[in-house]
Amino acid sequence: MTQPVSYAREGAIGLICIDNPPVNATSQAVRAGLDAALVALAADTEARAAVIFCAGRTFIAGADIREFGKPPLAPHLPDVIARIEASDKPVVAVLHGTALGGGLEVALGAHYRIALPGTRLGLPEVTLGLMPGAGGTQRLPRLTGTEAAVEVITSARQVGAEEALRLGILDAIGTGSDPRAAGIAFAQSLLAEGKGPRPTGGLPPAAPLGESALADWRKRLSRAHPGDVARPEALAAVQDAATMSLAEGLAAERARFLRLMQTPQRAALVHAFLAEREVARQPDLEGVAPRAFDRIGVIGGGTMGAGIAVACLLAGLDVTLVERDAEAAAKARDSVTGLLSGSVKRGKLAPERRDAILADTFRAVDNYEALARADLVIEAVFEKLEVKREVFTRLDAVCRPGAVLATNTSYLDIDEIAGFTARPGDVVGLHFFSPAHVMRLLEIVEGARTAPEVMATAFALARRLKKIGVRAGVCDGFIGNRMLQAYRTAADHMVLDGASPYQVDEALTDFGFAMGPYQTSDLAGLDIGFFNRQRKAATRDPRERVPVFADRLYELGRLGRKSARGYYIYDDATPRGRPDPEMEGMLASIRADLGITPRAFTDQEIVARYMAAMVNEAARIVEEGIARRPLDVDVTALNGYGFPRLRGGPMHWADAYGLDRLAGEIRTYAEEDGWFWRPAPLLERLAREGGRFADLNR
Ligand code: HSC
Ligand code: NAD
Repeated sequence: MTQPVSYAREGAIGLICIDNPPVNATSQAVRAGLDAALVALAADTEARAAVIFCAGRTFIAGADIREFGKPPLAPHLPDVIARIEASDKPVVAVLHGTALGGGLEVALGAHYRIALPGTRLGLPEVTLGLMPGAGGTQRLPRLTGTEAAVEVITSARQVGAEEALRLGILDAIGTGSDPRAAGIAFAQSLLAEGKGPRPTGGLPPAAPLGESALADWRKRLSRAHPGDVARPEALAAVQDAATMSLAEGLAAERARFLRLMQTPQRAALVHAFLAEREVARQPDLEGVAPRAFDRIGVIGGGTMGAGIAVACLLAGLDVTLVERDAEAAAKARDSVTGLLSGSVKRGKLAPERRDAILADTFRAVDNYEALARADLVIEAVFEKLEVKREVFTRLDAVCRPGAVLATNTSYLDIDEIAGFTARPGDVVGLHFFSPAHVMRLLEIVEGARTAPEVMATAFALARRLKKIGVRAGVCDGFIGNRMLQAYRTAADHMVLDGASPYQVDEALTDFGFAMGPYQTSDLAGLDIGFFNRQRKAATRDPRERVPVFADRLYELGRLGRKSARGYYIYDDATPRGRPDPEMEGMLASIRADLGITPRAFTDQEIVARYMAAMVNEAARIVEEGIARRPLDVDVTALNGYGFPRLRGGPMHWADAYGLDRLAGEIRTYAEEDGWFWRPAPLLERLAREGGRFADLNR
């Protein structure tokens, strides 16, 4: 392999080039290469200034995440950066692409920084459960002041080049698209002006935050990121920069960084980051060319159809939406317009772009013939097999050969739907989540006969929509909803047995879920669960316990938020819901009717049972090949079901909890309900053998 760092010289300018695809991460070889290049620079008597720049799509995007959790190898990045800063020849860093984490820290160690237009800078370490560990918390505030440094580091946001210039992080924005040339020009101008080294660490420290500002930050961070340990640590480190010498501050930063490196949160967040990229890796689809998908058809303009149309429009695709009749088409157009205007209001879309989309690339119609030229059609009509049959029969008749025909069904059998056409190889499930233009998850459901090019096309569409595509197999609920049904059922059993829905929600949101199961029901509408139970009533096993209370609420017309009352009461005073004082009475009478003597549950038991049900079902999902690897389950739960990111996903959580312990608890639960609690064979086997789900990700 060629060396990832090279040293060369042009005239009086030493050129240090890093070339370590894909993102020039500072792996051990890069650190060693930088060290060697700095030695060469010092020894090169002809060089009077130096430029550090990167080949490829970006400046250094950070430390090498794949080295985390392994013993750190010398040279360490802070030491390499100290060597850059100590150079007696002025060093210029030229940024392009995304200069992030350890990459920006390298640049902060240089004496001058310029960026090509469009560069984005940031210190996103907190998203990985870390904080900047190579001087970022000490050098950034010396340039920007303490408050701005705290904001940049704890928000993890990417700062644009112009803003970075204003904040004092950059000295200039270069021109053109060649970092090497821009660097040489800037370094020559330094020499011409007689400017020498200007170490950031030698600048006077910024003023510290006052007591009340510091307390405000602590409060703000804990409210926005409950349970997160990295951000408070980063805040304290930036404050150190204002109260300690550089050497002390750097030592304290290193200690804090190493402490965070050992936390379960760091392991979980890095797992999530890598898993979200790994899901796209499908060895059997490598080299399979996706079909073109410029012209999209959407059938149905309800909640999902409108959201899917907007997701496609925002990605620059052409969309034809087909509704049942002209009136419904007009309504769908209004919904799409409303969603686009929402994007305008949130600053995500220029008003002119919205108008252009509505004029040129979107139309809502009531005739299927409009789909004759569509490349890919996504159906989002009512969740009834008969309606799906009607739609797919029509699509089969009007769509051109080779068009991809997708269904957004939540539960129905995709193979059966494919069978409504004479082209089952072209049919695939594209399971979006509500709101479809916001949620990042897209389950790509592979039918028994789905063609590889169709799968490749679905993954390409996910990428184009900036969504995370997860491959799933056909079963009731695919990966996500199947798991959801299991843990929802565990929650319902606890409510039947004596827990209050409010306690269940609180225990689970304290654990870190975005919402508890009953808050989620209220949001989605209690009709959904009711119809689902109806759908399955005919095949229900007599041993299955029915959540009678949920049916009762439905029958009372308490559908959740949309009827202002479900498990919670929603009114002007409490728009986000408050417990209903009548709930306990209703539950007590149902329990009495069923002959149940209620008992108390601790929050810990609520979480334990909920998680056990989730992981147990997930183990079956993996074992049956519905999910290809445990990490596909984790990515699904994290991006579609509000699973706490700090815990990495259900499978990652289970490995940390201990599979043996979990399997033992399930066996205990099975003593009271052997129908629901049947330990998954895969979980039993891993528990017995001391294995982990993570082993199956490789
Ligand atoms: C850090 O820097 C810690 C330092 O402060 C201190 C360290 C020193 C402490 C020492 C103490 C003794 N590493 O996302 P994409 C791969 S923490 C390795 O699909 P995009 C990625 O896995 C780090 N690999 O592309 C994928 O690989 P695949 C702070 C990395 O264009 C490929 O690159 N930095 C990697 O959508 C493409 O990635 C961050 O948190 C890394 N750092 O986005 C930045 N980064 O093709 C994390 C990416 O094999 N990265 N890869 O699947 C990102 O945010 C995005 O990847 C980019 C590109 C915006 C860079
Ligand atoms: P919805 O009731 O809001 O919308 C369905 C739309 O389809 C209606 O506007 C209706 O007029 C239209 N429609 C019905 N028959 C049609 C036909 N023959 N031709 C053209 N249009 C027709 O339903 P929804 O919530 O958007 O769900 C749609 C699908 O998406 C279902 O399969 C559902 O299971 C699935 N889904 C829903 C969600 C969710 O959270 N709502 C999430 C994922 C998947």
